[in-house]
Amino acid sequence: MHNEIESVIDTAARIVFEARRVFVLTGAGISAESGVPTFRGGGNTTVWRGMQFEVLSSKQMVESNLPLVWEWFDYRKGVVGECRPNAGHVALARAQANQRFGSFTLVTQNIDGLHVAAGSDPVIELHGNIHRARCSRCGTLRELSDLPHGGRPPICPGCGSPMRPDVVLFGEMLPEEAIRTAQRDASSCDVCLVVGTSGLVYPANELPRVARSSGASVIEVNPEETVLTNSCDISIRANSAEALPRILPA
Ligand code: BJW
Repeated sequence: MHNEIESVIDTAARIVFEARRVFVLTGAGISAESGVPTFRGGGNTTVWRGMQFEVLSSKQMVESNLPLVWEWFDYRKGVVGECRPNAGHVALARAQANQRFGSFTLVTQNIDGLHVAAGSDPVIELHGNIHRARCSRCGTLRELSDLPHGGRPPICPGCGSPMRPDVVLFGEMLPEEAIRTAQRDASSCDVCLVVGTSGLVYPANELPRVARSSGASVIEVNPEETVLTNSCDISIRANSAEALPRILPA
């Protein structure tokens, strides 16, 4: 079993080494080893105060109970604030900075900001960022750290309306440019790495199939089988902090 994983990692490393255009999609699993709970398959954010996260993190909840949504995200921000990037985030940041690739697109579903903290630039954040607020009326964006502390909901400095967390909740559209760029780069890559995602959430879960149908090799890094596994060429059954430093050039 051990030797089998070693040989799969070697094969993946060879494919990545020969690639010109790399596309990476990450999910909650890449931050698991930093201490950020995943949504599904363990972790402890699935239920909070007796409510499922799908109910809390929804368009309906932000419309019906914004103060509760802020409490939920302030709690989560407290957890994320204690976490630092792990070896998986760092390996991706180094590979992106490596000039050997013609392009290296990093797309994340995570809102924790750990890719940016690891030095990745640019990062396409499909589901927003927990450290930012957005005006519900005029769309003004602000880092939470730049707003007067504690006021909930924060008040928009532009128009005086209540602000909400700048995250994409169930039933909401993804930022248009982010998903458009992600789809474009997925359709023109040679290698697509799918790291730490259950692949259950649309439309991010379509990106690996877009890559594969355009001829890319798709490599999954996940300790568990997922709904995407059958559409991947290679599946590395390992934690990302262990596997990524071994398949990506520094
Ligand atoms: C490790 C590891 C280690 C562990 N190393 N790996 C019915 C059918 C199809 C679609 C829909 C439907 N009903 C509704 C929809 C659409 C809906 C959707 O997809 N729902 C499905 C769940 C059914 N999607 C939307 O609503 C999206 N918008 C949209 O579709 O707009 C169009 C539209 C709008 C209006 C009307 C009609 C159409 C928006 C989705 C936004 C999702 N947002 C969330 C919450 C963000 C805020 C918050 O944090 O609270 O984003 S949901 C949550 O799931 C979060 C994540 O980004 C996302 C994905 O989860 P992820 O990253 O895959 O994490 P997990 O926990 O699921 O998996 C972790 C994995 O890591 C596991 O596989 C582990 O094995 C692995 N792992 N340790 C590597 N060490």
